[in-house]
Amino acid sequence: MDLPKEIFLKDYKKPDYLFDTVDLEFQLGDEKTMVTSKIAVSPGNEGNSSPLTLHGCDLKLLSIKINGTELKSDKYTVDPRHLTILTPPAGVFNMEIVTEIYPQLNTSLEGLYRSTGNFCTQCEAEGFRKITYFQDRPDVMAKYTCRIEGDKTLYPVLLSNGNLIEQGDLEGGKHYALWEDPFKKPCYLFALVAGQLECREDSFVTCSGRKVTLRIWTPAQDLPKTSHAMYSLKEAMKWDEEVFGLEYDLDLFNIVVVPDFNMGAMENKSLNVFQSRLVLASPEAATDGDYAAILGVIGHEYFHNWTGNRVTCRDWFQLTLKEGLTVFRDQEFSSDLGCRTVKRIADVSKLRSYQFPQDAGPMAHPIRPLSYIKMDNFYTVTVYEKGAEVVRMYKTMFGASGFRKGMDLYFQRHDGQAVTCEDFYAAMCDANNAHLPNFLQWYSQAGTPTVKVTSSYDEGSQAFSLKLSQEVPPTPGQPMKEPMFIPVAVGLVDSTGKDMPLTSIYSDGMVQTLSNDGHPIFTTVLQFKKKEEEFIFKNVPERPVPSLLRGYSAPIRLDSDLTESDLYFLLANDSDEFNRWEAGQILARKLMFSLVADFQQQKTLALNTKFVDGLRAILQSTSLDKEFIAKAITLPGQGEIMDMMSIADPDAVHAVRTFIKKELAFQLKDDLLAAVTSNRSSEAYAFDHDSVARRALKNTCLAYLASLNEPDVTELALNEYKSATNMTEQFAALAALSQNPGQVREDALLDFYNKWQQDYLVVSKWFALQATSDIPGNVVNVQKLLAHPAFDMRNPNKVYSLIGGFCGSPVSFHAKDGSGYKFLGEVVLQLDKINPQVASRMVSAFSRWRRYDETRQALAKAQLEMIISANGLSENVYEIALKSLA
Ligand code: 0A1
Ligand code: ZN
Repeated sequence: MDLPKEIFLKDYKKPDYLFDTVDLEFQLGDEKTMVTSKIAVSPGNEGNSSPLTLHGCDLKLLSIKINGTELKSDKYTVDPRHLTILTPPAGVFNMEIVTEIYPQLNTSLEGLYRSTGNFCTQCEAEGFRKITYFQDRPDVMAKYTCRIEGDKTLYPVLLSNGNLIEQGDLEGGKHYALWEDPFKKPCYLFALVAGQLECREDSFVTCSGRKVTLRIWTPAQDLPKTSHAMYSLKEAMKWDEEVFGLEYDLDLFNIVVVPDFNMGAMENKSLNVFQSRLVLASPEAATDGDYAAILGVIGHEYFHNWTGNRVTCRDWFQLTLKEGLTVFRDQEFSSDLGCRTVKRIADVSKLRSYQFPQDAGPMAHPIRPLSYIKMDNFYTVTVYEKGAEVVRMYKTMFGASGFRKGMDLYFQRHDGQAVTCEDFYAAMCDANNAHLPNFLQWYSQAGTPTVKVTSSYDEGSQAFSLKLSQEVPPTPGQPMKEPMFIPVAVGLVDSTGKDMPLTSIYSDGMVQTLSNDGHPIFTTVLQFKKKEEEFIFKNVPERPVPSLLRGYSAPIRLDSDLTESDLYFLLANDSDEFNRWEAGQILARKLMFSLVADFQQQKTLALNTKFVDGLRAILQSTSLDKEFIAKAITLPGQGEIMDMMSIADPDAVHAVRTFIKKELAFQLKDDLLAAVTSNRSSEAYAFDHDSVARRALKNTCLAYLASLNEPDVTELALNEYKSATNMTEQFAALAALSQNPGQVREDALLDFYNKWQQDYLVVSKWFALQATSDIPGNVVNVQKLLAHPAFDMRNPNKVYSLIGGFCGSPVSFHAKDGSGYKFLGEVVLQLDKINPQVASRMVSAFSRWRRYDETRQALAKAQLEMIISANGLSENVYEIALKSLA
């Protein structure tokens, strides 16, 4: 392969040419598809006469015309990645390019490809160049039409962006459709779908009274499973109007479901494409988790219509501009429709389990990366989830109404433009007459900051002081860091467990009076923006317990001097529910670390009674939300703990977590049993918060009980499995049963497969459950499953379930004999030939190899070296392997 080229943000230059209109014509065929692209070109800057370079990949060029005249071959050059028109005419001109492509051979699922016979496109980030030669970059925005021609029987449905303006029959059993999108867009938002699909149709009347037709397209047999997705879409449309005043801007909105898709879904203008898992649901076959994911992702893609499509990114480095903001919006949407605290806990757990490790490893990058080899590799938890936390900090600083003002100004200034993260920052600050010193560092510095807090109380002066210091760790290419602006939300809890009113605070040589229009306030946001700062609360009548970083107000690691008894006190009393959960997690982490040390020194493990009592109190609470209880009694994940160790020890962490689980189950058995029996379903399945919360609590308790591996609990889990009337409970019972190796496990897994073998989404869950299992020797099982007739390496969802699931399970993947690493190494090379994007996501599992002991390091490194030296490796996998080895 050519030496892959690294692209840098600092090298950004405006495009030399603008494309005003793009008229595309597709002649779809089984063997080949012909694409004609007619573009109205104008110079990007006055007097421009530079060559016009277009991107292209895997294309067969048939012809080029400029202003109607065929271009002679000495007037252009073609290489495997570009087509360059050497001397384009001055001023405005028309260009027509005809290419031939072979979608049926395209297994990369990027560009135009086939999924179960239907045609489908995926153009973000740089897939449009696999359809035709183009300036494939987001700051080239044009108005598009798209004419699709194809066999009427094979492809009865022909869809593209915008409005259908013409359709009709043609000779030879063919038909055509002509679509026009009135909004300017970058080519990554272009979409085409053609094939045998049926739709569920509904409508939504917007706030200005326009009726929008909504259609969800799937193969006919799946139509009944689209009702929750349709509900989610209508809720999202309503929410965006109510919360942000954002109305949908066309009369038609289409969603298409495809089984083969690299990512979750894609926000193409008015023609969103989704992988099946994120649309199709029925109570029998989908879990509460699936229902929640559908709500969130349908919302996410819909919200992109404004944050991403109407206002887009100037270049791919700005990806977080649309993704961080849109994740933040979907998080808020799900919070408003469900339970805010529980959603916040789930989002923060995800950040800690996946983003923190990335930010501390060789792939660490700022939310706005400084360079990339393959942009596909930067659709990361950092750009998405940490990016959403950065957006959340604006809301924390400016409040809901200030945030809304900032959003309004952002759209007022930038509708129809391709812009940068600075533009968003400027809109937020200008709308609020504010300046946030050092805030922009969040866009350019990688690494999770650690904030140390020490507190002291002076009875004489009734002053309570918090001294804060921050440390941003070095990351690849960034050895030195600057201080960042960190909003720290704080409340002070008195000895009775109540929040103290906060009256005034002293910092930076100034006293600030705290009140909210004459009302007392109980939480204040400290603006911590230097390496070290002290904040002194005045008029504090007794020593309080500070509740720090309420609601997780910044994406940092907090290292406070709170004592264990302070934490137990907060667990029982904090008015900020997030921090109640957090106090429990900090206690659990401390406990796990001390037991890991005991395990490593071969000491007997023992659980302290205070911890058991703390969890018992939570479990017995009748006032707390049941889903909150489920979260509060769940231990931090193994990955989260390993990430915090100087040398990650998967065996010790696994042994300790298993020990605590079992011990808790043993000591809390009666309460757990009571929670299972009193939270059984009595009514038909409903996806409302109370029902979800009840099932969450029941399932969490069942999992604890099953860890005991005693006959009575096995019997209980079997009964729950057999009597379940929905997938949430059926699958949780299966998971409970499959914790312990043996015949019961084998029988249950086989029974489940036999029941569900016709439903590929359920079969994917079945793969994932086995892949993530901790049972001894699981590498061999997973290897066998690769050969299972239901497994298909070309389907990303199955790969993510089986191989991705396996890599996420510390015990088997990190098996000390290296068998897990060897398995992944082989699979990555196989996958890379089929689908580089998917292969590169899998190879990322190796990236943290330096975190382990020497034996594991050597074994993992050997696999990375084997991969990087393989012939014909994709740039995607190359970049991850290279950076991991650096
Ligand atoms: N923009 C989509 C996700 C997406 C990104 C890249 C893709 O191909 C490389 C596909 C989809 C979203 O945020 O939902
Ligand atoms: Zn997105």
